[in-house]
Amino acid sequence: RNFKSSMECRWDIDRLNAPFLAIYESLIPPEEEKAKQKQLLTLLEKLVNKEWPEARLYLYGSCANSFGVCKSDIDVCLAIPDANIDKSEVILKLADILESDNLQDVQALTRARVPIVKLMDPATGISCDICINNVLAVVNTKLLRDYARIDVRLQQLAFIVKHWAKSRGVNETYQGTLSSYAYVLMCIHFLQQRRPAILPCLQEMEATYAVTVDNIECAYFDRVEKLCDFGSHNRETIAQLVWAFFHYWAYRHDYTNTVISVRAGSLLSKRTKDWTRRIGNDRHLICIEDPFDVSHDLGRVVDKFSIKVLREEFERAAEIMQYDLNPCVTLFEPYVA
Ligand code: 3AT
Ligand code: MG
Repeated sequence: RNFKSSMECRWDIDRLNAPFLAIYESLIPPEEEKAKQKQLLTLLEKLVNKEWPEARLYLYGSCANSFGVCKSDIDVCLAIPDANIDKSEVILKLADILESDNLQDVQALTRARVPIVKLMDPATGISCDICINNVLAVVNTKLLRDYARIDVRLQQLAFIVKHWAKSRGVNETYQGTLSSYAYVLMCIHFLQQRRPAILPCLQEMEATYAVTVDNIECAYFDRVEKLCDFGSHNRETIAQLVWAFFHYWAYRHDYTNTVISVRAGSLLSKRTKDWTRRIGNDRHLICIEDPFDVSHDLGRVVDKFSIKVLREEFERAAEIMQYDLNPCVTLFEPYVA
């Protein structure tokens, strides 16, 4: 491990730039897809407002945070101002309304950690999850989108990492691996840590945007058009960054003692967060602090089996980036059990 952590990047790394950029470009959703999403949202707004005139719909997740690859499902939040509503009742009522308007595969999942209605719109072919009053997710979606506007290398790296994670089967929270949201935070943190830094820490800067959601104060600098030169002192290419990202998670990250924090723009110690012991089902084997809900470790889904799977996948990816003749193919080879 020590030998590997001082490993220098292969000499021909920049030969991989063009193929990685081609993969990134092939994953960007076409404009028609955005138009179809708008069309579905307009239909949903019309249906929802008949029942709840005060309610509003917001897109969140990858269809709104700039990290959506083509053919993604869309995530919608129904915001109802009334604080006393019973979410399960709303979910069931909503499912009824949608079903009678001929939307397909309507399912009300009232017992999930985040209760949702699932549906498929036959007109556009888009699948959609609707949650109720999950405003924090709408705000963290905006934070991710604002980071993406600072330096295009974030979007490039995150698309490649998400594509790798999906191909290798390590993007499944129900199996103890990480969510797409967690991978994007890992990419943001990683680019904040490069020297010179490629991304700033928006939450450490003067706040130009502030909202309070579920008693959590969410504030940060969101005039990101002023930061479009921020990363220009760092000339690292996408191939170098993909190499360094996997190298970091394979050999350099201190899983025992540290927490990655996009909010602080640095590593924190597990001890200061009191994330050193297992409490209930939270084991903290890989620690990723949520930027707003700082008591939330996005790594808490990871257990003692899946941490091994994850770390082996990071090591496999790092080895491929270092030695393989054709990393842009091998990296994404589907995992077969
Ligand atoms: P996909 O392209 O769908 O894989 P995504 O960004 O839409 O990526 P998810 O569907 O996993 O990611 O999650 C949708 C959004 O929900 C992303 C984020 O705004 C929010 N979210 C997901 N997981 C968490 C979490 N554990 N804590 C807080 N917010 C979360
Ligand atoms: Mg999604």
